[in-house]
Amino acid sequence: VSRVVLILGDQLSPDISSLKDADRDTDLVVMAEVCAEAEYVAHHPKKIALIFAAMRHFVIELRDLGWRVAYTKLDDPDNTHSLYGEARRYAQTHGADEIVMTQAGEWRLRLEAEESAIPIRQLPDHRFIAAEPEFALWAQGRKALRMEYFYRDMRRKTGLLMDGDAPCGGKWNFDHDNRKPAQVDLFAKGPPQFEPDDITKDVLELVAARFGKNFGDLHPFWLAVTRADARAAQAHFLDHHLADFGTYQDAMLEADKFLHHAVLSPYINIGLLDPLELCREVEKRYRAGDVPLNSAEGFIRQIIGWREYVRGLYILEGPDYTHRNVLDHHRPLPPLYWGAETKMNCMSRAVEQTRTDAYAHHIQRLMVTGNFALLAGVAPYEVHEWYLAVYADAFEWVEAPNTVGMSQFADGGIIASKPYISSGNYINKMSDYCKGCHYKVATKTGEGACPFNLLYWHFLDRHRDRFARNPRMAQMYRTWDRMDDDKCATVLREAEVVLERLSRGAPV
Ligand code: FAD
Ligand code: DLZ
Ligand code: SF4
Repeated sequence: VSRVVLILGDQLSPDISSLKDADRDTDLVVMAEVCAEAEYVAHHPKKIALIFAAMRHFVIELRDLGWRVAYTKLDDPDNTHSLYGEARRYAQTHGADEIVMTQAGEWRLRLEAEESAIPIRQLPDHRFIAAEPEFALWAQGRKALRMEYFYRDMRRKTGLLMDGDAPCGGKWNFDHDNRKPAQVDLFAKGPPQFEPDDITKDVLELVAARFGKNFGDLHPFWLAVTRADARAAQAHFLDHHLADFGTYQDAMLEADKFLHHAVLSPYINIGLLDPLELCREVEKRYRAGDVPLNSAEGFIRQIIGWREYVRGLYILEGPDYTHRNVLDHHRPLPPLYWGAETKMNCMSRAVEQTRTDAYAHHIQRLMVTGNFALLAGVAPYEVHEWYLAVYADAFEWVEAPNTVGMSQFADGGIIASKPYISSGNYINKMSDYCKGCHYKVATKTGEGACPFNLLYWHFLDRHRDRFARNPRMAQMYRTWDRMDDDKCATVLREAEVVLERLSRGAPV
């Protein structure tokens, strides 16, 4: 063997750069289930099972394609329990003098690779549309790195939804059509559920035995773990949900966890689906007249816009990003995030479906669980670790900018131009959670006041110095300043009571 090609658990793409560069006759592909990866946070059992099962199925795919693959299972007695440890072990036993890999998505593994005793050659990950230097060039010299401008460049680069030099429909962004609240008749089919085969059943046993105590339900396990099934999930989304994706993107409904969301991020992020190919399929449906432009554009923007943009920023901002904390928030993450009692229906619903399905859609993450953590002043690093642990699609390069930047404003406004905070009113407008809640969303103070209402003003008041001059927040401060002093004092006092309950670990 001349080289070891190391493939990580989120690099399950047969045309990944490391394999393109390799030779089937002389190189050995190495994949490994290791504690270092399975334990850097207490991942949701569904997430670990997804990755292990998809890795084991990918080995079969690679062998069918003629690759020699060495695979370490978690309980293999020779397992060194780190990815580079395993790459080195096989390099030594097979006499390889070089390790090649597609660069890891996250800093932790990139930095470790540089310290390896056997040199590791790292190749760029071409599964992204914008190469890292391309993003850096785009960012250079710009005062504000707004997603919208980057996104337009990606539209031009890919030609997606372009009529010559102009965007289809004459506008780049149709978001103003995408704010419809949930309606009870909105019930959607949800994502397809797949039966575990024998390979997956073995993984489920292993995960139950080793990680059964982690937060999250392993069963029923319904995720796709093969490329064919992931493609079936993609087709299902295109056929049944894409048309309504845009319109109801921000809606939340108690009885429907998925609405018209794709639930494809786990498959895209581990390499079972190709993001650009998916976008080309979406465009085809639009051009064929099957789906409206606001949905097609909205979806494509999430992938070639947001997904690429957060990845570019994560790399650009460097390894310390997850530790940013400009708002100086230090509260430990309240136990309700791990399923402890709460009387807030919106929080309890979002956490519950996170537990059962390792999934919550964007508005639940941003405007329910993220919003509450920000209003309550939770330490952003703890919030980051929670999101990284509990979602099946969570990898640091995409999770951290969304959490630390977009949701917690801990990077000081690189990603978000203002903090994503709201009182209960927004949640009530976009969902049906408030109807079944112990709290009253219309009550601002006193008995039954919604904690979001109290903490919202507390946040604005305690961060006045930073935000009062932000033009996008001026209206909020004007409203606060118009309230009479007694009312303000009552709001702040009652918010303190909520915060004090959180500090004591008492249910809120
Ligand atoms: P849809 O709503 O159907 O969107 C379609 C696709 O667009 C997604 O599959 C995803 O690939 C992409 N996408 C949409 N929004 C974003 C975004 N903001 N950033 C990057 N890609 C996006 N997404 C992850 O993939 N992994 C994470 O760990 C993650 N953590 C998040 C943490 C917080 C606090 C927030 C607010 C958002 C996070 N997101 C993350 C973004 C987004 O919530 C998920 O991508 C989305 O909910 C996945 O579900 P879906 O496939 O049904 O998405
Ligand atoms: C998330 C994860 C887990 C739980 N386990 C493994 C593993 O055992 N082996 C592996 O190769 N990858 C795993 N992963 C995914 C890696 O953590 C992921 O590749 C890095 O986060 C790099 O982005
Ligand atoms: Fe959430 Fe407040 Fe509505 Fe209850 S009343 S569901 S706490 S927003």
